[in-house]
Amino acid sequence: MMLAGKTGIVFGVANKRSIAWAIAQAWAREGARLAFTYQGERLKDNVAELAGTFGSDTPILPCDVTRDEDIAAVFQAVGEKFGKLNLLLHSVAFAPREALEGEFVATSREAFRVAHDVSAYSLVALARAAAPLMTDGGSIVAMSYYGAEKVVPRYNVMGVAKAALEASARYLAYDLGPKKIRVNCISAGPVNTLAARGIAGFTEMLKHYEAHAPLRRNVLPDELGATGVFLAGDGAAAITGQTLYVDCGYQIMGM
Ligand code: 0WE
Repeated sequence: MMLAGKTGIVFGVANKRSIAWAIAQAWAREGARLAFTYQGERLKDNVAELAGTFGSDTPILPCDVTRDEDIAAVFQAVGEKFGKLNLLLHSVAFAPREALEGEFVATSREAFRVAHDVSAYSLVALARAAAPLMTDGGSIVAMSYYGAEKVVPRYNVMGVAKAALEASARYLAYDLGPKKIRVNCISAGPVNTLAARGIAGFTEMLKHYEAHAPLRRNVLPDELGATGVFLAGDGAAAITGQTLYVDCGYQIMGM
């Protein structure tokens, strides 16, 4: 039980295939007590059904991460329920669909703004709200993707937003380090989730990773869970500001 006595909050569960759900299950298995947020009424029942498996007193709170009032209400409620917080998972991203098709050069000002607000600024806002509750130190984990560092065709503005997310994690790590709060990113290989569904060529991308990654396969959700446990726990006590690639080695390749 590597996370016994710890409390956490998970942003970004949409359904059972969500990366956030894989990491939440792994955290809970290691003894963490968790709260969950959901984005919009559409996802409320899904999240309630999944989170409910950890007991009927599991906090399940609405949160649109672009709304400061939502964020304030979430941390108010979690503070009242848990008293303190040790863990936070940020597994939230959105860019308007049309921005993930065609050329990056066509990205509208509004699509750029929305992608950065939802996918990058939200980490700053959540970290700021969480920090006062992380009174005996904490671990903040955010999900990223290789498109932050190299061009992945059609990932477009999401790649720019993930670069901002990773840089934000470094600056947050610097600011929050004196409070023993660590901030890291997991850069996952492609996973077949709701966010990936309907992305043209996603199946081909999975095949490409399988063919070219050193381990010749794709990452499994449980393996992201295990990395989430590592980053949350004492094994990573001296790791902060990092982006950890959990991609079967794909990122090391030059060709
Ligand atoms: O970060 C992501 C996807 C995040 C995402 C997905 C959607 C789909 C629906 C953000 N915004 C939206 N907006 C929608 O309207 N990934 C790492 C998965 C992903 O998405 C891609 C990829 C990969 C990999 C898009 C283009 C190319 C590759």
